[in-house]
Amino acid sequence: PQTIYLSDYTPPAFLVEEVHLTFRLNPKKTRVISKIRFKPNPASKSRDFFLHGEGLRLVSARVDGQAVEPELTDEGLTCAVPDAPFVWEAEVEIDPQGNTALEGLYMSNGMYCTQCEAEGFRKITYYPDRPDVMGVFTVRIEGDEKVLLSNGNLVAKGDGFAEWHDPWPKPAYLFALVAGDLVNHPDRFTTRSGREVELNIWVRPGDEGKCAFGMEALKKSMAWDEKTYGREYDLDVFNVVAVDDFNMGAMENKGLNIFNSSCVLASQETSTDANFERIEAIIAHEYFHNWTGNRITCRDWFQLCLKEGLTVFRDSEFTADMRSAPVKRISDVIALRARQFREDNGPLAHPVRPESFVEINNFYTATVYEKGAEVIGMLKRLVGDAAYAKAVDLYFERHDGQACTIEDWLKVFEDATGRDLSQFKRWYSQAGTPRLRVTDDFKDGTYTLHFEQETPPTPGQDEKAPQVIPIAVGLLGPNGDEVVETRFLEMTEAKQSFTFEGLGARPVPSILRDFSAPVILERETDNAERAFLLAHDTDPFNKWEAGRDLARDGLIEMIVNGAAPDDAYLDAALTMARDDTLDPAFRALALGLPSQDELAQTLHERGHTPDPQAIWDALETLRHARAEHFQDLAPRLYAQYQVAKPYAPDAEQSGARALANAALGMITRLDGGAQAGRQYDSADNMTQQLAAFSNLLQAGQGQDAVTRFYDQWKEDRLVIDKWFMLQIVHAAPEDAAKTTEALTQHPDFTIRNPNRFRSVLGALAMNPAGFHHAGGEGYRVLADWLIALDPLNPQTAARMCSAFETWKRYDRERQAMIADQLDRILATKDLSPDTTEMVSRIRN
Ligand code: HT7
Ligand code: ZN
Repeated sequence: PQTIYLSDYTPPAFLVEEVHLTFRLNPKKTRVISKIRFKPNPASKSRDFFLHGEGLRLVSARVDGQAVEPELTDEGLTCAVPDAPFVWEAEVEIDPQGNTALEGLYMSNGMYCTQCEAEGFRKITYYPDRPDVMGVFTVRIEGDEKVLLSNGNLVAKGDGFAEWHDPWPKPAYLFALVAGDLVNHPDRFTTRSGREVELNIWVRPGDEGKCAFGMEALKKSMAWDEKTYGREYDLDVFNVVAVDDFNMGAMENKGLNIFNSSCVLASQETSTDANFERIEAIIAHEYFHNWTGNRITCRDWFQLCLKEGLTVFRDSEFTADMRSAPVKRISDVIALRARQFREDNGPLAHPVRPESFVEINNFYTATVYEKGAEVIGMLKRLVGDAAYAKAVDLYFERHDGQACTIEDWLKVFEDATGRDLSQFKRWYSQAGTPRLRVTDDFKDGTYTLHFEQETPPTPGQDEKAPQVIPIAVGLLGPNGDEVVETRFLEMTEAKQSFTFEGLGARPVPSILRDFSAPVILERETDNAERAFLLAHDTDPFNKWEAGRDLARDGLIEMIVNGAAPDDAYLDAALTMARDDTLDPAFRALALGLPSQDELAQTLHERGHTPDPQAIWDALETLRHARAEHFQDLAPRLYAQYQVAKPYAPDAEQSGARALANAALGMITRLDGGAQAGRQYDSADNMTQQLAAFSNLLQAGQGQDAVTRFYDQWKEDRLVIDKWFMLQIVHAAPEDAAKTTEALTQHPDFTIRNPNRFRSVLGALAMNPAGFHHAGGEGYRVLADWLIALDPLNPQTAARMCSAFETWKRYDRERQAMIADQLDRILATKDLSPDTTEMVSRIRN
């Protein structure tokens, strides 16, 4: 496999003006007839005509009507063409049914669908499949299916055909086609300028009842983007399609978003509150791409964060507005640390804008997406809300219809604000999570904070230069009152101090409020100060963080020194949980304990070798001690936060259920599952049923529920995914690998559906004590299945290799066992470039 470098970018030799495609659908032999008007690109010196194409059978080709015989390779074709505008025509044959990789045109449950990002269009026809080539597409679909969809507006429809025209020039990765016997959930939206837009969610018959929530989310997203960013929808129709077999969450194809059915279908009975929130966010994310990604796209795939970081940032703002901003921020930071900090700290670390890749699909990462969004958040903090709005307006005005770079993005901020962002740009080029060490002193009413920043080496980057870090700080007086409100300190040096004058007493600092930068804060502090911040901090994020730090350090003491559960934590948690002035959702989050993986990472950073079993034991012991400490409060909270109103997946009800279910977790530890059993029997929604099911599994009382749950839901594939996953996630460490293996033999397991595969093999990696259980069975089971999946679906196989990315944290025996499995994967005959790249990076 060949490595591609950002520094090698050259503009395309030819540009596309117009594209006409005709699809004659057939499961095994679909014909794709293309007619493309090309013109030489004045910005390129080259006149070499190259079209990407993979796995295509070329039937015929013509240039300006004359038959030609292009030179074919595994990657595409070259052909002699005029140094002037010309028309390329080709007919190719493809096999959608044989396409198990789910890239290009494939079939899912008898329906045709496409996935072209990043480089899937080349599996449909010969084309310059790169995002800086944008064309206006007209698509004719011929087939017997009831519903024939493509991008843009419907221009003609008849017996056995439909024709679509998309007036907005777009790169090929945004092309989409869907054909099937689908049913729709229709609605309408009137844009602020009065355009009437037809909205449809298309699903398999039987799923119609699960579309209403997604539709409401779509309309809210459309209204929000108008109000917040001044962005209006630009076609007469917006179609969303639910597909069962899909490699990721959803895809923002112009006017025809395609969704993994798990990310759009929802009902009270089958979806949890968390599912509803995620669906709302993903619908918004894909919709927001219409401007940040589609109207303004990426020049090349190195610029992926240009659309993804910005769109994740926009969908977080949306969720914060629709629900609770502090709860969203805390949840985002939990996810960032779990996924992105983990990535940044291991062999897969890469910059937000990577400089090289073998397979771009391997770079749809937490770093590009989530750290990419954090970088936008920092930029907004640094320039302020008004300047951010001005710069983004300028971005839309200046670059609409273009394929852009991070340089273009930063330049609009420089032009709108007069700031020099050259140092800020390091956030895009330097990998790794900066460590921010803090000390302080107080003298004669002046309080000084001293900061030192350092970013550890990452693969290919030994030295790091100082970054611009916006640090939000507030100061609390000894009685808990805020004596200095939130102030933004802008750190630009490796070492820098900031002073606060006129203070009557030494304050308690609240540093990095709202998690103002994606860094690791290192400060020596004590439990008393943390308990003080948990009680008094006005910043919800730092209030939560104080409790989290208390819990984490107590657990580390238990793991390393065999300490007993920390009373300071137990008392502070109890005080916080009984404070009815606090949002229940916040309290539920604050009762969450650090994950096994976060503890393993912290131990490793502090110079210890994590023992997965010891981590699991400590968490179990603490959970039990906490249940005893909450013996009186937990039943009270459980009763107080039962929701009496009809079910709604809104922030208020979800928060109440989350707190009641946190209490249920404590009750179960003392009653062995009696209350959970009652909740299971009476649940009228999936949040309650699943919480009860999880508790029963954890308490070792789940066997009956496993059977009942399956019998109740065996016809619902998305619920059965949950059934598979929970049995593995809650398996005792010594049972996890064998439970996984047993479930791979279940008649409902299939390697061909990525959701099902992830709900079984992905779940094993989500049970760290089980995955890393001594003996290495977990490693072997996962490796066996990745090897089996790779030839069918390399994209999903490669992504799931990241389960091994933390292997160097562990002891010699575990490292050796993992290395054996990685080597076994690498030695597999015909291993895909995707998996080869991932495993080689992890192994090195
Ligand atoms: N832009 C999309 C990313 C994507 C994808 C989606 C589904 C299947 C394969 C895919 N490859 C890349 C999704 C998004 O970020 O919105
Ligand atoms: Zn996206």
